[in-house]
Amino acid sequence: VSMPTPGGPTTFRSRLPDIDIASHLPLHDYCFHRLPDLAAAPCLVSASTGEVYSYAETHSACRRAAAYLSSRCGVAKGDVVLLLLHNCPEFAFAVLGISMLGAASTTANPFCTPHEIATQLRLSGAKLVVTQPQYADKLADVAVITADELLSAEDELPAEQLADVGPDDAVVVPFSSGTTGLPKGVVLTHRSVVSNLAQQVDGENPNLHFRPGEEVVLCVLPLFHIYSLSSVLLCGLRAGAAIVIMARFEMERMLDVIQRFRVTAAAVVPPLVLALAKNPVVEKYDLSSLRMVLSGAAPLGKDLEAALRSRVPHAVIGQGYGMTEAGPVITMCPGFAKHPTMAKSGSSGIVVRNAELKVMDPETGFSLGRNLPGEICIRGPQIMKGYLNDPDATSATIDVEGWLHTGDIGYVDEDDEIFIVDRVKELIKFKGFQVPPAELEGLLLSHPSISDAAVVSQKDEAAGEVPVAFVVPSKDLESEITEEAIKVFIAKQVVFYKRLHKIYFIPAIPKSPTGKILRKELRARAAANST
Ligand code: 4UU
Repeated sequence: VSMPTPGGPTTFRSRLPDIDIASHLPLHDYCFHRLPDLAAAPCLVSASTGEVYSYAETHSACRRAAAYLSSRCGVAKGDVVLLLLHNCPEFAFAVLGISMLGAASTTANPFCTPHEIATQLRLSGAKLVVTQPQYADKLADVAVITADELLSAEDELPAEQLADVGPDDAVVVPFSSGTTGLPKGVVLTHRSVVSNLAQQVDGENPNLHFRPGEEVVLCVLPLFHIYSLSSVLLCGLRAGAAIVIMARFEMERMLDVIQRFRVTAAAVVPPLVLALAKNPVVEKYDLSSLRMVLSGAAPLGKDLEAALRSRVPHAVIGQGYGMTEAGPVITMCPGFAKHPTMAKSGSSGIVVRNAELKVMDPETGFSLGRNLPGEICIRGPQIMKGYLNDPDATSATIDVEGWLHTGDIGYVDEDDEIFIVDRVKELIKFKGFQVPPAELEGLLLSHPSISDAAVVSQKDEAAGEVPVAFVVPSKDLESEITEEAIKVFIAKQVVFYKRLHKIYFIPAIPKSPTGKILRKELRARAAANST
């Protein structure tokens, strides 16, 4: 519950002035607004095939994908389609084609297990899956098409069949566990997505400045995660950049792609910064085209930032801080602006324009002034509409005044820069990927030899954090259970980044009088054990 601040509320805004946001536009119209000027300019580039789609060709492919999905698959306004794809140009055709039909895309990691995918299918109510052939056998009891089929329609969707899309209609429904519990569908509307893209790349002085017809943006992070989908693909389209799409991360391939395509802007995550900063192979490549490197999805240490700076001294290095539910970008490095201002090392940037940020004292609910750490809350037209079919989780996350509570602890300094210092929510991040403890705890409790369990994070040099479990064996079965057996039991049921790295056997899980797991205590125990 939010309470009034003594002396009035303390809210923080961007250093940059507010802008006009075309939030009445459907996402596809908003993204292709430069089409008349940039028709022949490169839009999507497949790094693996070398194929280049101009803006006109990309737009046409989206229209054909819409026609195929509508006429052959019966996709219509209000439907949800699950995309189970590694990065490829068809990812973009699907998202924007689905947008044209007034339907929504829900995205999943193609390395997910059949069970994880089935859960997302059920929760999202998706009626169709678009995938690549090698993932098709993970799917049952649902209509499936391959990405290639999307372009088999000969005609584009006729203009009169474009759906009548309203700003409050869902367009993307990524899954996130938020501050607590299991993964939930995050309903992002045309208004929220368009607003957040505008907050990044629109206006006289865009916070994230991609130069139309000139910028070459690296799309190596997976598009099924909102970071790459928003800040790389959709921002790139809106701004008129060329987007170089890599199917997956592979160090030398990526360096070669940066060199060959003269990549100017790269969006990365801290483990990738680590590779760029430390891997000697980097010296064999010419990275002089890079002028900006954006890191996000997990904290970037100052030392690592400095190490990368010495490798790419000509590039601005900075952070973006986002959360799926926030649309996703909350703060962005001002060094990426058209008229840049510098950000301090360790800063995650300034709050996006047309939004308000406050820092809430978790104990009192009061909002705090500068340099005092508390829970970061964000309000604006960009945040999610809510969790799909889950009003309780929604009201636990967005309060009655419209503030989205992030579960992150941070502060705002005297220059309006935001520093994220801790996370109070359950969520664990392995290389920036979400690992929801509640999901692993549910699986552990389904094991007959386990009577109670709790999953927390442990710091890790390469991954940032890894999930570890505290397990209470069932009394009678104590002798039968081993660390290795539990690890295998979990590994069989989850995508690779949710695998448990360590099991600690304990007699009881420490809990509060109300039955809540004392995660902080367990995190401290795990940290003590790991050293
Ligand atoms: C410390 O991680 C994301 C989205 C990230 C993003 C998106 C667009 C970054 C830059 C950009 O341009 O979303 P989720 O939902 O997977 O995870 C959200 C959580 C946050 O609440 C926070 O705990 O991930 C953590 N996080 C960060 N932590 C995200 N970015 C940062 C960061 N520093 N820069």
